[in-house]
Amino acid sequence: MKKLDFRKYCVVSLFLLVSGLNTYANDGYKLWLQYRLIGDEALRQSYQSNIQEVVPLGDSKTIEIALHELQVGLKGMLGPGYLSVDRESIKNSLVFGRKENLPQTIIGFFDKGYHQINEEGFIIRSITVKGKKQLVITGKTDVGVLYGVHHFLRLLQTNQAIGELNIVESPKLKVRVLNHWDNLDRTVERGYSGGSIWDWHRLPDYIDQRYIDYARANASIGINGTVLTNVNANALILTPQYIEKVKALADVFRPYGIRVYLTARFSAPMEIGGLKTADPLDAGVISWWKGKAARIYAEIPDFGGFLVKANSEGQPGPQNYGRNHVDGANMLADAVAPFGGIIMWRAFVYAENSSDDRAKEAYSEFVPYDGQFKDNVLVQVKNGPIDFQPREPFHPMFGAMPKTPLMIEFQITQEYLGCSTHSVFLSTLFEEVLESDTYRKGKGSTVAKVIDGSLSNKKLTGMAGVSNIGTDRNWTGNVFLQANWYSFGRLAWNPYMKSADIADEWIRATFSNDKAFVQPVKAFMLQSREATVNYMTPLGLHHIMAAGHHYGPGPWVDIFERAEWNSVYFHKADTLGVGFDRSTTGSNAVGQYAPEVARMFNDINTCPEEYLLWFHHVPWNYRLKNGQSLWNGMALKYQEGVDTVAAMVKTWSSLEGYVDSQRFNEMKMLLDIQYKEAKWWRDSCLLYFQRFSKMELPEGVEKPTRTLEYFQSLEFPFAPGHH
Ligand code: GCV
Repeated sequence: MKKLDFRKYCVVSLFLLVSGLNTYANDGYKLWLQYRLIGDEALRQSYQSNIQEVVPLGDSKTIEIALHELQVGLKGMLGPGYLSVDRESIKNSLVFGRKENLPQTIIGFFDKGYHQINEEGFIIRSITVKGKKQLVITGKTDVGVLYGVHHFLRLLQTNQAIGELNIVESPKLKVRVLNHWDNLDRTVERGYSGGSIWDWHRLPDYIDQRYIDYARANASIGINGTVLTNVNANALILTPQYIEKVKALADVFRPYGIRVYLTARFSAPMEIGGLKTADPLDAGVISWWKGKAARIYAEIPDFGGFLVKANSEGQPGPQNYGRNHVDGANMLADAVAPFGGIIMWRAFVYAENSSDDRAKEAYSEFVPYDGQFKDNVLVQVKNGPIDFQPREPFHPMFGAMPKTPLMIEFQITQEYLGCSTHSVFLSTLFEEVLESDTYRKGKGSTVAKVIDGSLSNKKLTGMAGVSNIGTDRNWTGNVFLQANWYSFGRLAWNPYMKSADIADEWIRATFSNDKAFVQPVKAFMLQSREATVNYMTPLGLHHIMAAGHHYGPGPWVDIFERAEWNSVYFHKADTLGVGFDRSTTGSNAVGQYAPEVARMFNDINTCPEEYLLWFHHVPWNYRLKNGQSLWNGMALKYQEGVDTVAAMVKTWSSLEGYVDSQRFNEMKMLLDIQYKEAKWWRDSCLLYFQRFSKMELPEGVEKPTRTLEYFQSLEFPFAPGHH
C-alpha cells in the first residue's frame, strides 16, 4: 500500500513538473543551467539506462564541483531518486576524472585522445569494459574534466543522443576573459543590469553565493579568466587592503578554472606608491611594479596579470613621460613574467589633438611597434576601429601585426545597442567579425585565424568580452541578454562556432526543447542584431547615439570640443549627402586594410552596402542596389528595423504557453520598450537627416508623430552606466 502511494506521488509530481512548469515563477537566476526535467519519457529512460551511477575519480575541489554539477543536472533532468555515486566500483556508469586518476583497465582507450587535447581539453567517450557500458569524461587536468562534464550535461539539455559518444575538444583560445568595467564604489561603467556583483566592502570575509554561481556559469561555457575592475582604473585595487579581497575571490574561482586579473592604473606608483613619477623607464618605477607583482603573487599564485588602458580618454600612460606603448607594456610584462603572468595592453587609443580620422589612430599608433612587445604581452584590439558600434568593419589591425599576439575585445554590455532593454543577440555581430577576411595572407585570412594564432603561429591567444553582468536577479537585466554572455563564452572557446548553433543550445538549455518554441525564437534572435542596425544606424552610419550616456538617438550632437565625440563628425550629413569619406579621396582609412580589402571598400560599387556610409560620403539621390535612392533606401531600412521588432513582439506574444510566466512577462515588457524605442530612433533620425536631404519620406515609412525639436529636447540625466 505504502509503495503504491509512493508511486502515485511520483507520477503526480512528475506530471506537475512537466505539464505545470509554465506556471512556475522563474527569475532567470539559473541562467542556462536550468536542468529542466526531460519531457520525452523514452529519451529520459534511455539517458537513465546509460547512466545508472556516477563515478568520480580524484578528490580535488574541482572534481567535487564536477560531481555536484552532475548530481544537480542529472537529478533535474532525469528525475530524482535513481542516481547513485560510487567511488569504488565501476559498473554501468559515468566515469569522470583526469588521466592520472583513470584505472589502468580503461586508460588505453584514450591514448590517441590525450595527444589531441591541450591542458584544458576533454574527451567524452562511450566504451565497453567487461560487458558493462561506460561513459568516460576525461582530460589532462581536472578543469578539463569539469569542462567535459558541462559539455556532457549540455548534450542532455539539448536532448542529444549519448549512446555512442566520441568527442574530443580543446579550447582554441588560451585567454578567455570577461572584462568587468566595475568600479570600487560598485557602479558599473556602461553597466545596465544593476550594480557591480563585487561587494568590496564585505569582502574578504563575506563570500556572496553569487561569486560561486558566477564561477560555475563561466566554467560551464569555458570562460577561464575575469578582469575584476574597470579599465578606467583606480589604483586602490593594488593596495594590500584590496589585494586581500581579490585573493578571496581568486580562491573561490580557482577550482572552476578561472584566474583573476586586475586593471593596472599606470600612475599607481605615484598615487599609492609615493613615487614622483610613473615613467616606465625609471628604475624606481620598475622596481615598484616588480615588488607589487611579487606581493600579489604571494597572495594569489595563479594571478593572471594586468589589463591596461593607457593614454586613452584621459587615462595616464607612458606617453605622459615621453615614452611609448612598448615601453609601458614591456615594463609591466617584465614585472609579471617571473610568475607566469601576462599583460593585456589595449589598443583603444585616439589622441586628444589629432586631426586625423579617429578610425585610423589605433592602427597608426600600434602597427609600427609590431614585433617589439615582450612575449607575455597581448595587444587587446576592439572588434572595430571606432567603438563597439552596432556594425563596424573589422579592425584593420587584425592581420597587420603578424609578429604580435592580438586578442580581440568585444562588448557584451550594450553601450551602443539599447542598453539592457533591447533584446539583441550579439553572437551574429561577433561571428561577422570573426569571419571577416583580412586577406593579410591571401584569401581566407580571417580574423578568427588571426586571433586563434593559426595565421601567424602564435601561442598566446585570447578573447575579451566587456561583461553585461550586474546585481539584477537575472544577472544581465534581461533574460535574453544572458545569451550574449553565453555566446561570448562559446565563441571564445571556439571562434568558428555558428550563431545559429549557439542560439539553439542556449534556447534549449534556458527555456525549452519544444520545436514549436525553439524555431521561432531562434529565428528572431538571429534577426535581432540586423534589426537594431536598421533602426539605429543603417547602411554604415555609426556613432549617432545621444551624448555621454549613449542612450537613444542623437545624430544632432555637436556640443563637444573634441570633434570625434560628436555625432556630426561621424555622419557628416550635408545637403549633398551623408557619410564619412574614408576612401582614397577622403581620410584613406581604407589604406589600412590589405589591398584586396582596401580596393573593395574604396570603390563605392563594390563596398558592401552595410558599410556604405562608413567609407563614403554618398549623394542623397545615389541609387542603391535595390534601385532606391539613398534617402528612400535609408528611410525604408529604418522602417524595416521597426517592423522586425514588431514581428519579434508578435512572435514572443504567441509563445506564452511555452515559458514560465515570469520570464515570459518580463520579456514581453522589454520587447514592448524596444519597439517603442525603435520608433523613436527611426523618427528622430529621419527627421534630422531630412533637414539635409530635403526629401519626402517614401511610401511605406510611417510618419513621425513628434517633431525633431521634441526629440532633441529629451534628456536622461540618470541614464544608467554613465559616469
Ligand atoms: C571604459 C568607450 C566608452 C567608455 C569606455 C571606453 C573604453 O569610449 O564610452 O565608457 O571606457 O570606450 O573602451 O575604454
